[in-house]
Amino acid sequence: MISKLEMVSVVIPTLNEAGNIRETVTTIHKELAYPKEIIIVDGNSTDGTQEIVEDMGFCRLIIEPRRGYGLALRTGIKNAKGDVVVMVDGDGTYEVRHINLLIETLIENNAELCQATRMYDLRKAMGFTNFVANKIITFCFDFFYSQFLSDTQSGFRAISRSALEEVEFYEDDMAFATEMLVQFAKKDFKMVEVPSSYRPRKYGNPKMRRIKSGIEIFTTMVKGFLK
Ligand SMILES: Nc1nc2c(ncn2[C@@H]2O[C@H](COP(=O)(O)OP(=O)(O)O)[C@@H](O)[C@H]2O)c(=O)[nH]1
Ligand SMILES: [Mg+2]
Repeated sequence: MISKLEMVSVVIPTLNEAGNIRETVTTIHKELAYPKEIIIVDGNSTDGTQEIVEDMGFCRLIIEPRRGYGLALRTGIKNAKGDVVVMVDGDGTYEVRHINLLIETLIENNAELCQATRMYDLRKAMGFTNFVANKIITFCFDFFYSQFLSDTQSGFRAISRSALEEVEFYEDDMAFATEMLVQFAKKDFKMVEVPSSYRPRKYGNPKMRRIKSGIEIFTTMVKGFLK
């Protein structure tokens, strides 16, 4: 639950997002209706991402040379000072203009996490294989952890800082998103969703390796259930 909201920390992991990061960050900078800090956690990009971030001038740039989406977010979250932490990708795929809606919904519902669900967007920019895999993972997660979420792989979330302080994360890569939901479900933290949209990347390629990530996500769900 959010008892005070003095600042929102936005944490964005980037690995070679030179073509996408400026638009993502400037939109957040313009739209976000709360005092804010924008933290970019860059994995030593070689395409000029860091220079673009420095040029914009209003972001905190953290270099995390170790590989992994989860590691980058964990490093960013550890450095975040806000009462609400928003995590979102730097690849321009999420509708970052919905950032205030996520935060308002989080507060109105007295929830610990509010995430953007892409499952009501019929354009299905995530592709058929990812869509089906997401459905299977989400069904298993909801079943085993008694939840009603529709998009467990959403990377656009507003989270209360107090909740983050009560859990410890270990996943280094894409399974981090699932690990967060598992840990929160086990703590009985309230989690809600808002419909949002998703679009294909304009530039660059996804770093996710599907089979490796799928195995890690399932292992994370099972481990959480057995522990
Ligand atoms: N710092 C850092 N960022 C990463 C790493 N891997 C992915 N990212 C970023 O995390 C976000 C999600 O990655 P992406 O490849 O789009 O995964 P997908 O959306 O699941 O296909 C993007 O902003 C990436 O630039 C990494 O190893 N280090
Ligand atoms: Mg992406």
